[in-house]
Amino acid sequence: MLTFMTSFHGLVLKKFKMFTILKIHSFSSSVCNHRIQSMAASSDVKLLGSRPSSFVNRVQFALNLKSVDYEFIPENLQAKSELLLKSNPIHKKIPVLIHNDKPISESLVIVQYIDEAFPDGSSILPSDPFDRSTARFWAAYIDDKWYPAWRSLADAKEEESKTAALEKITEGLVLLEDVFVKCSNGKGFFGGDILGYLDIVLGCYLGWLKATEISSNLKIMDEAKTPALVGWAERFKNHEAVKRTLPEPRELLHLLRKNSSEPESAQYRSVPVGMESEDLDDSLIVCQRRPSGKRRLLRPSDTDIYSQSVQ
Ligand SMILES: N[C@@H](CCC(=O)N[C@@H](CS)C(=O)NCC(=O)O)C(=O)O
Repeated sequence: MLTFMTSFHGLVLKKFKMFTILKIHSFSSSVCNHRIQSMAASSDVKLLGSRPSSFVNRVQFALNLKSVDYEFIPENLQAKSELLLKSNPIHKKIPVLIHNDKPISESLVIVQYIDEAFPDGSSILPSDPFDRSTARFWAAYIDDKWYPAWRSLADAKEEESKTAALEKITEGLVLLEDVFVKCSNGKGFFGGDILGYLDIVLGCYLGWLKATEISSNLKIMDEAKTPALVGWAERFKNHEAVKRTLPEPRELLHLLRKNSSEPESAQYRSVPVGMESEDLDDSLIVCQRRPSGKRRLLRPSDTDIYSQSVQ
């Protein structure tokens, strides 16, 4: 599956069949100032991160939701800055939020901190204590159980272990589908009408999930098995607080390829029928398997997609 494993998080995305460990390196070379109207204009907020990191994206979604103005400081994980080592000496990982010179680490902790430190606007965690504890329980499930299952897919070499890993991932998604149905109460998000904590916790993985599906030619989030989650994912990706922050699958595929040990000539991929051409990396030659057994060649950079049978 994951033909690769995502290195977005501690990471390690492995590419195609044999993946090499990939350290996420900073996506942008310069420090970006996010000029979002601030509710806490007097406070000084910095985020140490890297654009492709799902954990960093979580924090960005929360800051966007709260309209907090912040400075994004790109971190190169292959040469960690003094500021990162000093700010997060225990884990030495991103994200780190520095608020008025005080560092806060661990994305789930940071998101909860943002919710409390910037109380204006709607809250990210549910206000009811039971609902809040439920959201925290499932957030821990997503990071401690579901995400490792996804990572194990990347490590799987044999078909049998890939199938077992995919089953675990699907089992987890089916469980989360049920959680979504109960928490959302017929509304669009885990948080109801408003995008909230569990939306951020699961939604941060969507870019890499799609990149994984493309790269590994597997359907992980399947409408037939988790229809409510598939609908939720579309709403999440198009939300104002998310759409300019969640990395596009094509950016992530590009990263994977750059860090792959595979030779350039291997830019040939078979993708599931139904995959959107916009989700595909421009430089890949891609084909889709047809029910007839023939494959359809797709060049995602062409607006005029053409078909041709190969082999
Ligand atoms: N549990 C942490 C995970 C953070 C994490 O794994 N960050 C990765 C980048 S996505 C990292 O900094 N890796 C550097 C390293 O492992 O040395 C969180 O939620 O913040």
